[in-house]
Amino acid sequence: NILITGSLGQVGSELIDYLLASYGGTIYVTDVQKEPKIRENSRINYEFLDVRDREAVDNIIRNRNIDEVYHLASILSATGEKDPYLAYNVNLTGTVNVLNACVTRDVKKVFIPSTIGVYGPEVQKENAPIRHNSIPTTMYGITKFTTEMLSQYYFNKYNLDVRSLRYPGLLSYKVAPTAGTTDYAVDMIKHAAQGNLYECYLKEETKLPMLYMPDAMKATLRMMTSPQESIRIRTSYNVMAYSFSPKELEEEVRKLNPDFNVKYNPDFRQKIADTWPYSINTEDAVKDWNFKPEYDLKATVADMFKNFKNQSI
Ligand code: VAH
Repeated sequence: NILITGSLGQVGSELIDYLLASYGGTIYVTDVQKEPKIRENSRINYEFLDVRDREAVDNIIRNRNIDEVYHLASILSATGEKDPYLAYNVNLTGTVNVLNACVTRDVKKVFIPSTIGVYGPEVQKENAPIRHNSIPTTMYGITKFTTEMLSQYYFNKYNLDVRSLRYPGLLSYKVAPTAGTTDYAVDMIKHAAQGNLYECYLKEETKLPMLYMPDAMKATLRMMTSPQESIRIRTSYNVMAYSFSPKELEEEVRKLNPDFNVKYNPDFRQKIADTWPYSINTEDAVKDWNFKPEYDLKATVADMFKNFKNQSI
């Protein structure tokens, strides 16, 4: 059986469908809401799980015979700067609880996403290499940087098959991201599809790496189903499809809504974005498990715009 933590977030809500389609067993989806709306499916079971609770994590993995874990529960960059202590506890204590329980209960495979937030301000901005010495300066980055080291540690010490992708900003229209720094991109496309004005909290020239959700999900499953020996990197693989600034995105969406306008009003998230690279080197993912995103920026924006427009009808 599969366990997903943080399953109600932007990634979890979409991953459930991809796993249902590719996997025959039961999926235990967990999060910290008491009674969320989860669609009916005999192979999906929802349970409350706060990953900071070591005993609860161990119990669910043992009692539900879990053999694969997708550990998505995490506090993202913007929320992490508002409440660094919470980010530390969820992202690090929570992750160690999951890793320990996986070793004790003989879990076969674990996925723990990482992020471009693991880079710090000293990084080479274009095509940032997978191995780097640029220490992150946000609490989110610090916890994820440490998580990458913990993943590698549990693999080396306990032979636990932990795998990871460094997600860039993920673009999607199903569940809105609300806690990160790259979220403006989703919001801008949504506003363009449903109105004529958007107020952007990043400066117009702030370039960041991005990826469309279907490509992120396919990459995740492709890496997770690759043979053990092809996964040479146990910290985390870089993945991204394209890189753009808010201004470049604005120009792309204006092709679909010529009346659309953006007002730039940077807030505290600008400081976070300034520490991240513009683009990251993905050649290891290509070489080791054939990473191949299909959507370019134009196709992504067209698909999201259409779906956001339908949502407003
Ligand atoms: C954030 N979307 O903005 C996340 C991410 C690319 C960074 O991990 O916090």
